[in-house]
Amino acid sequence: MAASLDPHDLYDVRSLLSDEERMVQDSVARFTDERVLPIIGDCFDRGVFPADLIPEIAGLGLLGSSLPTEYGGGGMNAVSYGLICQELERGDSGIRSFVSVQSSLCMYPIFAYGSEEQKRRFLPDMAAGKVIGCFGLTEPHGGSDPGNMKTHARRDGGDWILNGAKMWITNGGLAHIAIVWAMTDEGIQGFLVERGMKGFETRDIHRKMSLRASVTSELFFDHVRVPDANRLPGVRGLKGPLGCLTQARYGITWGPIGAAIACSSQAIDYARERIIFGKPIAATQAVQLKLADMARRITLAQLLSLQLGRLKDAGRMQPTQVSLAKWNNVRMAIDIAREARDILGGAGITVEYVPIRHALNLESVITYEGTETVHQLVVGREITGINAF
Ligand code: TGC
Ligand code: FAD
Repeated sequence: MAASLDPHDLYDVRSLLSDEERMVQDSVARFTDERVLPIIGDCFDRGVFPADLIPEIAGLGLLGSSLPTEYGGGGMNAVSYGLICQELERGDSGIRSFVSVQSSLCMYPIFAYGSEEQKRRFLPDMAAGKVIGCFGLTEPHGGSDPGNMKTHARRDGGDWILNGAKMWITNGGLAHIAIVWAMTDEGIQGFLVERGMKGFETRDIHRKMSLRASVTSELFFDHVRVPDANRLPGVRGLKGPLGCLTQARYGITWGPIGAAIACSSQAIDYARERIIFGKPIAATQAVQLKLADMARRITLAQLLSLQLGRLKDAGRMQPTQVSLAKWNNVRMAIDIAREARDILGGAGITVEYVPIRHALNLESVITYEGTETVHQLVVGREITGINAF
């Protein structure tokens, strides 16, 4: 009989990785197993982000992992970044969110659009986890259409005066700096707003039922005076923030694979042991069908993200391809988390088991970084040539 297959890697996708990529995956997997999984159910329950893990996350080189080493980055390729996201989200979407925001939404724009002085001033400390960033694009009146931005900045001598508000901002309450996108007379521009600047306040959002082990905040700007040296000089227009989103969304195509593996793994173990009507529920056709379908969908998502990563590393990845994978992979994971929750019966509603936590977290993941509908419409626009937004 042939050797049995890995139930979470039926197509041996791991054999398509380089030694270095496998090493990155293994070291982050160890961190998740040893440091995240023992505490995360409790953090979720209490609604607390485990900030004491930040130095270890930084020590593993997970902040700015794809940026060049001269700025403190890890110099890793896109597939490695994807594997980092996958293994972190196997622990919790909130931990992956923390890393996505710091790496793709804060360090990336400083690297891609910042001045040399900004890069030297901020990036090494951000890679070390000493300076935490947040990314302010969404506003209270509607996030899907960020071009309709009310936050604005006007020139005042050598400075800018910033007014407005941002909503649903990951890491907001933790952040030392906020990358804030604002409308100006010269189009949308990005500003590095530092905590302590007069008129800049943050307020954490509570009573969340999702991403409870993550900080989500509102940002307020009341005549904040920002020096021109804190403006990102390298980009103007909506393509600035959307270019950052492409980086983060790419990582998010991988993350939910980890969440799905965590849920299906627990569902398989539970179904083999749970005896109902005199036999394990895994021995029923209905439950096997569900488990087989999970394996099928995880396998497809793994192949999709790996090919996307190879395209990104070859400099050929297109935003529409990212939209298709974000839509497919988050939908795959949320369906699997809900199905796994069902297989666990009543036990599935407690945080003693992982599916309910992942299912609730994925309610945010399917909404942020572009809702599922937004990504479907991006793909629709690509294949019809008609903008339906
Ligand atoms: P549109 O006319 O399509 O584009 C305007 C300009 O931007 C360029 N562009 C992109 N560039 C890079 N990457 C992309 N994905 C891009 N999409 C568009 C485009 O070429 C154009 O450039 P130019 O030079 O011609 O000016 O813009 P639109 O107004 O029609 O909007 C399109 C739409 C709806 C897809 C866009 O607004 C959108 O993606 N909306 C969703 C907003 C969103 O995703 N917000 C996320 C906020 S951040 C967040 O959620 C973080 S959660 C983090 C965590 O905790 O992990
Ligand atoms: P809306 O834009 O009001 O959408 C409401 C509904 O309308 C959705 O179902 C949407 O799909 C649908 N819809 C919109 N337009 C159309 C259309 N043309 N056709 C059909 N349906 C449509 N933002 C940041 O800037 N930075 C962050 O760090 C950040 N972190 C977040 C963390 C969490 C936990 C959450 C929940 C959100 C976060 N966001 C962040 C905000 C997130 O990006 C937005 O919630 C998201 O873009 C959707 O915006 P909205 O909530 O205003 O919904």
